[in-house]
Amino acid sequence: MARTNRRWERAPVAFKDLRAFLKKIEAADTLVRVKKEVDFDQEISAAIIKAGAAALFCEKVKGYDIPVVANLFADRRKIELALALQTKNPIEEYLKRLEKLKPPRLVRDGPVKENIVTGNKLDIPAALPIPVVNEKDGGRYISSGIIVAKDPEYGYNLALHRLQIKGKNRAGIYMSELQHLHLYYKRAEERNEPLEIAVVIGCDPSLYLASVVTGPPDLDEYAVAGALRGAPVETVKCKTVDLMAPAHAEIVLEGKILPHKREPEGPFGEFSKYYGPQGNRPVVEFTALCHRDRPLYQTIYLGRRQRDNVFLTSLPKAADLYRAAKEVAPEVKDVYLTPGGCGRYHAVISMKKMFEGEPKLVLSVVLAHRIGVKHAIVVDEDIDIYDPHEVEWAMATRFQFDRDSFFLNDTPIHLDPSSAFKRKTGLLTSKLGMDATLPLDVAYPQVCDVSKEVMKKVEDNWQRYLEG
Ligand SMILES: Cc1cc2nc3c(=O)[nH]c(=O)nc-3n(C[C@H](O)[C@H](O)[C@H](O)COP(=O)(O)O)c2cc1C
Ligand SMILES: [Mn+2]
Repeated sequence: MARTNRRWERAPVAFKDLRAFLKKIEAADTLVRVKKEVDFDQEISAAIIKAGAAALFCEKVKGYDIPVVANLFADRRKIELALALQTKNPIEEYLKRLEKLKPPRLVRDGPVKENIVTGNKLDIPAALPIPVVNEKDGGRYISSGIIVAKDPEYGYNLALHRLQIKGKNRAGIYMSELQHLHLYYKRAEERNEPLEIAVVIGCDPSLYLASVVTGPPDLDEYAVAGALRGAPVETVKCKTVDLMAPAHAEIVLEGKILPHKREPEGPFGEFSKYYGPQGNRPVVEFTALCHRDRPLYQTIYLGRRQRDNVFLTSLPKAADLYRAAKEVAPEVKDVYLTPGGCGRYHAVISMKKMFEGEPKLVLSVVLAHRIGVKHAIVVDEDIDIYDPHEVEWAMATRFQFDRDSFFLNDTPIHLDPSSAFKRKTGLLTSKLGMDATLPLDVAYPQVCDVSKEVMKKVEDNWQRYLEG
C-alpha cells in the first residue's frame, strides 16, 4: 500500500456499460454464443455450466425477446479485464485505487430511462427472462441484482441480494444479518418506514465488483466503483423512489422493502453449494421497471458448479481481509479465499512473521471479519498459498493442533449448512484459526532441495542434457 508505482496512477479503462465489457471479453477472451432457444427453467444454468470459464451469450430465451448473458466473472482473467489490472499484484493495485474514492456524478438523462413501466402495467416475470437457477429452488430468482439503498446516516449502499419472484410486482428478499442492507432495513423498520431500493441488473463490471466489497456501513459503493474504474459512475434520478441508479444500466427495478412484513422465501441453491432453507423473510414491492432499448439480462449462476460467484468476490473480499490483517501485522504478504471454501469459508494468509504470536493476531482479525471466514490458516511466505498441496504440506509439517490453533464458538456466519445441526445454538458456527508458521526461536529442520546453482545449470542447459 505504501509503495508507489507511477503506472498505477494511469486511469484504468472505464467500461461505460455491460456492452462495452462484453466487447472487450469477445476481443480478449472467449464469448460463447448459444443460438438455439433455451428455457429460463434451469436450461440457462445448464448452458452456463457447459460453457465452463467462457462468457456466455444466450441469444434467445423461450417466451422473451431479451438475451441473457452470464459467466462474465468466470475466471481470474475476466476480473483482470474488468479492472484493467496493470500489475501482477492485484490486491495492492486494487487497494491503491480504493485510496481515491470517486463519488458518482448525477446526470440528467441516460439510456436506462429509454423505457419506463409503472403502476398496473408492471409485470416483471412476464417482462424479464428471470431464471430458475437450480432444480429445487423455491421459484424464479434474480441472483444478479445489485440492490441500491440509502440510509439517512450511512448514505448509499450497493450489494448483491437474491430476489424470489412472487408476482407481477412482488419479490422475497434474503438479507443475512451481517450485511449492511439488513442494517439499513432494520433502521427503516424502527422508523416504521419502507426501505426504498433500486435493483440494477446488467451494468459496468466495476459496479458488480464494488457491490461485494465489505467495508464499513458508511462506505458508498458507488464511490468504490468510481475508484475502481478511475472515473465517477454516471447516475440518474429514479422515477418512483428517491435514489440514484446507474445511467448506463441495462435494467433497473424500483421498489421498496416493506416494514413489518414477512413471508416464506426460499429454498435457494446458494454459494455454499447447498440449498439454503426456506424462512420467513422480508418482502419487496416494485413500483417501476426501467430498461434500455433492446436490454441484456445479466445473470450469475450459484450452485454446485459455480464459477462467477467465487471469482467475482475473491479479489474484493481477499483485499478487505488483507487490509485488516496488515493493520495488525505489517508483513502480511497475501490472502487467498479458496474455491474449495466457496470463496468465503477458508482463508489462507502468508506472512513474514516478525515475532512469536503475531500470526494469532492475524487469525483473530480474519476470523472476526464480517466476511464470514470459518477456517483460517497462516503460513510462511515460502509457501505458495494458491497451491493447496503446499498449504497442506505446511499444515502437515509446521503445525501442532494443541499449540498452534484456537477456536471461537457460537459466532454468526453466512449460510453454513453444518451450523444448522448444532443443537443449542442454532445457526451459529465454530471458527478455527491455525498458525502453521515455523517457530522463530527453535532450530527447525531445513527444507531439503538441490542447490540453486546445480538446478540452474541443469535448467539452463536442459536441451544439451537431452542431446548428450
Ligand atoms: C451472486 C451473489 C449473490 C448474493 N446474494 C446474497 C443474498 O441473497 N443475501 C445476502 O445477505 N448476501 C448476498 N450476497 C453477498 C453480499 O452481496 C456481499 O457480501 C456484499 O459484500 C454485502 O455488502 P455490504 O458489505 O454492503 O453489506 C451475494 C453475493 C453474490 C456474489
Ligand atoms: Mn456496504
